[in-house]
Amino acid sequence: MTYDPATLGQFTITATDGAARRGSLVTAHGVVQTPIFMPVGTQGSVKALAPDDLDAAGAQIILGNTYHLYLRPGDDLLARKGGLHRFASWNKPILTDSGGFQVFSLKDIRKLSEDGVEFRSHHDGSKHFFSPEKVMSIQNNIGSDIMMVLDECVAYGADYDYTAKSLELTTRWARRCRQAHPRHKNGQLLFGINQGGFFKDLRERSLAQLAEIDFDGFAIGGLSVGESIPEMYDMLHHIAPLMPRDTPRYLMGVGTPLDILEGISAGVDMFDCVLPTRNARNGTLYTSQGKVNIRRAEYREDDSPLDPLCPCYACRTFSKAYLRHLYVAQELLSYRLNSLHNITFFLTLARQAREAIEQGRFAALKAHYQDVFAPAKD
Ligand code: PRF
Ligand code: ZN
Repeated sequence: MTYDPATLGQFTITATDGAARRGSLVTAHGVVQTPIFMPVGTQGSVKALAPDDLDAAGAQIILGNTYHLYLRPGDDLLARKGGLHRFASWNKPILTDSGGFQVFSLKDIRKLSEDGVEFRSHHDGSKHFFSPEKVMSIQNNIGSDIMMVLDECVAYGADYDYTAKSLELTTRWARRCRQAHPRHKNGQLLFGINQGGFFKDLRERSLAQLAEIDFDGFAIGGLSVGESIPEMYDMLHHIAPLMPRDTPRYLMGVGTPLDILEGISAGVDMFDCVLPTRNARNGTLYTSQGKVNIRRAEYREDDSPLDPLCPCYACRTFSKAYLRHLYVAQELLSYRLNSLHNITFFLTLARQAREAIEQGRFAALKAHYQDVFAPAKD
């Protein structure tokens, strides 16, 4: 890995359109063009796709999970193999989530304290402990380009007092992460995570505290946790414009094509979600005409491509009838072709957003997709 320490972490905004931003972020494994969607590779692989497929789809950066990689294959093994880039033969940027969110979704198998969080492995029930320092050390071993601080993602419906105490803990953990990982050590960037549930004053308090710490970027956590779409969009539009302007903004675990466009319109630069890959595996495919359930009988004899406007290998090569057959027969190729297509769709959407911002027509692009994915057309 060779990178220029002088430009590492630099975020440059080259165009704006309303609150939407067109930018680029320098990491140790290359420059990421924003806005960007990051395919999720929880265990060091984007399910059903090889690095060649991801390259073909236009992936610039993928996401890995500290929690999963720590449990298996183990971050000590990853360190011995030269880090995740080398182990997985992926030489472009990687962002790792801190494990906080994954541990907190385990619910009854965790114990929270000032020092960190105790949890049980979902594999064998063994006990483990994540402190802010520990998740920095694990992410150092993984060798990701962008690391996330340990945070508590507050459950939907948490009351004001719990949420207030929780965000203060998240801030103290964020400070400890920064102390454990001095700026740009190993060429690794570090992002803080905004929490505060669905209370605007708490979101602002969290942001004010985090902005005092020297992070390379800031994420919005704790959204898309069970709230309604209007609640999510309301908080998104409240908090995103208040985030530091000169560093990247990342909306964690979001979302649908329309959620991503909404995020971009609020000034968010980075997104990740399991939706395109998970939906691909259950036959829900995103196209320029809307969503397609490839299992439906109406496609049995359909010789047309899934999406004539899509440049992916599946759309260039096969008919809907064949993709339906592979799905119904539970053929393994179905997972690969469907995943390749959906990831291509999400990355194309991000590219179209970048071009639209440059040309001052982002609102029109968003309106177009609102029509394509209108609920009635599902
Ligand atoms: N925190 C972390 N990762 C996350 C979230 C969070 O709040 C979310 C919430 N949508 C997804 N992934 N660390
Ligand atoms: Zn396609």
